[in-house]
Amino acid sequence: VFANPGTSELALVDALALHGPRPILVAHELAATGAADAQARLLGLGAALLHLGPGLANGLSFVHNARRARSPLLVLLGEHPRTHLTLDPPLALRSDALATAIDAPFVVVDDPAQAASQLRIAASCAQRRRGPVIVALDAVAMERDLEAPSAPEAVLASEPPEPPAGRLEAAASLLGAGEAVLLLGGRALEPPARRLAFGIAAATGARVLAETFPAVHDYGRGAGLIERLAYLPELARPALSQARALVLVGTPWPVAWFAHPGVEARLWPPDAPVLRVDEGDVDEAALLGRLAEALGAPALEGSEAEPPPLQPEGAAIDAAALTAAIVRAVRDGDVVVDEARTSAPGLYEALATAAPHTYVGHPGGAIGEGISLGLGAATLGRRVLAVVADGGSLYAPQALWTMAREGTDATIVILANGGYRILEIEQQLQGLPPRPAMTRLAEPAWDFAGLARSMGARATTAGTAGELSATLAQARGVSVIVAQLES
Ligand SMILES: Cc1ncc(C[n+]2csc(CCOP(=O)(O)OP(=O)(O)O)c2C)c(N)n1
Ligand SMILES: [Mg+2]
Repeated sequence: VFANPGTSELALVDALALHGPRPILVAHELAATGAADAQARLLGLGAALLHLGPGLANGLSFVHNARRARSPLLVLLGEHPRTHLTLDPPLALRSDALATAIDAPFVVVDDPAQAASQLRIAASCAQRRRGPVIVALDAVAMERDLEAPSAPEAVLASEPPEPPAGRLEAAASLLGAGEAVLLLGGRALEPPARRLAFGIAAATGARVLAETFPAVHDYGRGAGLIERLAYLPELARPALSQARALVLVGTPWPVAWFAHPGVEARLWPPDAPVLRVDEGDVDEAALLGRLAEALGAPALEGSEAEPPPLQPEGAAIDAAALTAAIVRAVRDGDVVVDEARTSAPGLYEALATAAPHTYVGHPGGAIGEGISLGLGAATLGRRVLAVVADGGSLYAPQALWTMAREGTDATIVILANGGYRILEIEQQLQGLPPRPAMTRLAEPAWDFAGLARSMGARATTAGTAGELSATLAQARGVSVIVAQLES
């Protein structure tokens, strides 16, 4: 349980310290919610403990990311009892309204005898909904002693729902008619599911694409390459323009992230039907299997490619050099966190040629979660390679401190392009003049290495392709590598 507690959580901290799961201290709520999001993705459940409404407010944007990543996440708060709230004490804040704002169930636990069973039910609710559940524990009630702890109760388990048969048939018929796009997300991107998709593509001529920001899946050599749908609508629209139909498994329909006057936000051709096959907690991989069966399509291995070529040692660190070095730095069994943003646009595709690993991406769009995601993965005992853009790295760098005191094995590459490059690209696309004062993280420049060292991490700076590869190879413990890119 990643915790940033206050007075109203001290009894809970004590209970966790005594009975587990072990509480792990973080120095900002975003580090707690991001780390818990990673464990939710990797383990099937993650938990954070935050201080009342203000603590939840501080950590909320990564709870939003967890919702977009479909992460089963428990966010626990020690909350004032109703009687105390009527006095309007200083920290009173409508935590239930924050839960509503991100569409998360809000559970109130005010009887310690019921706490264990209610928490178990909240956990299975998070797992079945595949999303965050906010649990407010009455701080005064939690301070009471229990005569006897409540007996553990079995949690109601139910089978995952079946998709309506009509929808599977409709999907098979859209794919069978040819020239369809099969857009995959969630568990449909796991390697065995990919092989089913390759078989469907071979049988129907469908084009297989991956959602823009996958949340988590096993990856690397042997998984098979699937191109991602690009983030920029200008690039994504052409990829879908020839589609006669769109069949979606494990991902919502593809829309532009932002609206602009007079611009169609739906990225697919207006006359192409769109069908999402899965619903709720359906196992997307099993669903693809049934779709493949309906089409008589056997599973097929994907195509394999060579890793992108290493650049000359003295070369500047551009997208090609960065991608080549990162792909080679992946070790068997790593968790690779990708928040690289503009500096390595082809990284996802290139990672299909890396050593087998677990890929963790960034679906929610609230930036800066990469280091916290790395913390969550690293405290599971996994080696982590996190690639994070410099602007985003400043949102919750505190996660490095917890990584260091937990003795984790994590390499964090900070992509120092000196600013918010994506916003400069968007300014250009919108015909707006450059406003460097609002997009450059300069004057003074940030001392990323100094910041990392102040939290107990090792830190080095790499200015060439050769230095980047060498520092990646030497990294051990918590190592931050500041990759100096062209700005
Ligand atoms: C919580 C949050 N605040 C602000 C933004 C807007 N935003 C999107 S990208 C970005 C900056 C990205 O800079 P960096 O992380 O360095 O990546 P680069 O574009 O340079 O590759 C900002 C501020 C956001 N998406 N989420
Ligand atoms: Mg940047």
